[in-house]
Amino acid sequence: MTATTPASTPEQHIDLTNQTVEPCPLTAAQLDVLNRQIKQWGKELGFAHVGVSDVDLSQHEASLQQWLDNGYHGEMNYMASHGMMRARPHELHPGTLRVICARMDYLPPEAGFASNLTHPNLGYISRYAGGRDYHKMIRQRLKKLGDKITEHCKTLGFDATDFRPFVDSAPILERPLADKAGIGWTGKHSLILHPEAGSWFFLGELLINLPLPLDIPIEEGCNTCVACIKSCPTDAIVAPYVVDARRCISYLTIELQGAIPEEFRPLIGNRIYGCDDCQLVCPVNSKAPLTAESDFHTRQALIQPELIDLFTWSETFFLRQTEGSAIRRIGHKRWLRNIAIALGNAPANPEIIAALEQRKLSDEVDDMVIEHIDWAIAQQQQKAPQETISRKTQRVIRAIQKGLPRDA
Ligand code: B12
Ligand code: SF4
Ligand code: SF4
Repeated sequence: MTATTPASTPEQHIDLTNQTVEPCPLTAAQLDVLNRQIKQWGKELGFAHVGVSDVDLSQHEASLQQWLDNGYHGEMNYMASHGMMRARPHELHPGTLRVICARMDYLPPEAGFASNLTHPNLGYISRYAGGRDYHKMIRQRLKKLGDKITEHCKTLGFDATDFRPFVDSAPILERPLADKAGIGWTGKHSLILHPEAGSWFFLGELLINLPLPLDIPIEEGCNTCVACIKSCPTDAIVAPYVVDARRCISYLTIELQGAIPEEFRPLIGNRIYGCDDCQLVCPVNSKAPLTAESDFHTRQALIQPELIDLFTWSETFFLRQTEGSAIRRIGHKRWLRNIAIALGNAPANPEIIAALEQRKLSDEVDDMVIEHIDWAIAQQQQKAPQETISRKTQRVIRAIQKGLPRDA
């Protein structure tokens, strides 16, 4: 899908970052061959797509600053703490001339999106999180890619290759980089998506000091569609390409440490870890490939799990079940907080009230969890017996059944 620009010769190489960098002795032809090799090695390492971008994200600095000024990062202070380094990979890792961007698909087989959302007594876990935590795995593979490049360059007489792998947690704007590297276009939900691959993938980057040929961004393909904006349960996509994280269920259930604001609780439904709705209604995802990594397959205990069962997990059991998974990071208390909300949103049921009351008596809850349990009990008590899922979610379910029949 992507084309590449010809490599500049070392003499011609224009450094947009005003860095003093060692001149790279590799010729344009050698860099071209290396570029093709990198794509091949990337595939062998399990990356579905690898592209190369430069380090110039200056056009994104103003919108990043605006996002932070609006407070859209909420409690994610790390988003504000690195200044504009997020948009300046060469400041994060001096000497960087290119960013090798990689995509790894995570959509598990038998995703069961619609059947999960249809049953409000089941917990919905975002499909990126049902298997092994991706951070370490992708970083290790990127490191291997960097080692291969280093070895290759050594055979050409250049032994000053310098690289650094990043996945997610680094202060770097991964999506604009992936956009520039031709991995996909920026959707109105702000995620990167590709016409053949959809958006069910992680991104990772290798910052490197080689003037590799650049890939060309692919054409934007959202056109007049606004399905993601209209379907977001909490109206978190406040404008095309802009997500107010404070409203996003992913932030509320994963990043937020304390109480979840009451206004959002009924809208969260049965989503107990993350949210996929903006991707579920996206027509581009109809062709998305399944993951090639068995590590990303959903663990048995997390396939269509009953909320009441999950709510009884002790801290020890929770830690055992979530070993090596991203879910472990939120800890047992926030796990209980999220499930309490989903139980409050479930159809009226005396068994649920009993489970909530029982949990309050355990020594594993603190004031924050108890407040959520009390909210859930009140919701249960004031609900008509057949009240269930919101109209918006019903629309999402219909969209999944129609647009993603394999994953419904
Ligand atoms: C903070 C964060 C979040 C926050 C905030 C999300 C957000 N939209 O910013 C929360 C917790 C809400 C979140 C949620 C999710 N996240 Co997240 N998250 C990140 C993280 C760490 C930083 C993102 C960031 O810098 N945001 C700040 C904003 C300002 O930057 P930005 O959205 O990239 O914005 C740029 C563009 O929108 C662009 N822009 C602005 N206007 C315009 C206009 C046009 C026309 C264009 C083309 C561009 C454009 O300029 C902006 C820069 O200022 C990245 C990893 C990373 N280091 O990049 C992962 C990451 C973005 N998340 C990811 C995922 C998978 C998710 C979830 C799907 C998880 C889930 N299922 O629950 C959801 C999706 C929610 C959503 N619709 O975004 C993946 C995305 C992969 C992909 N295919 O794009 C990433 C890249 C992690 C990874 N390494 O794979 N996430
Ligand atoms: S992940 Fe869910 S809450 Fe967040 S923007 Fe997408 S649809 Fe909205
Ligand atoms: S749902 Fe529509 S607007 Fe949103 S990302 Fe997909 S194609 Fe673009």
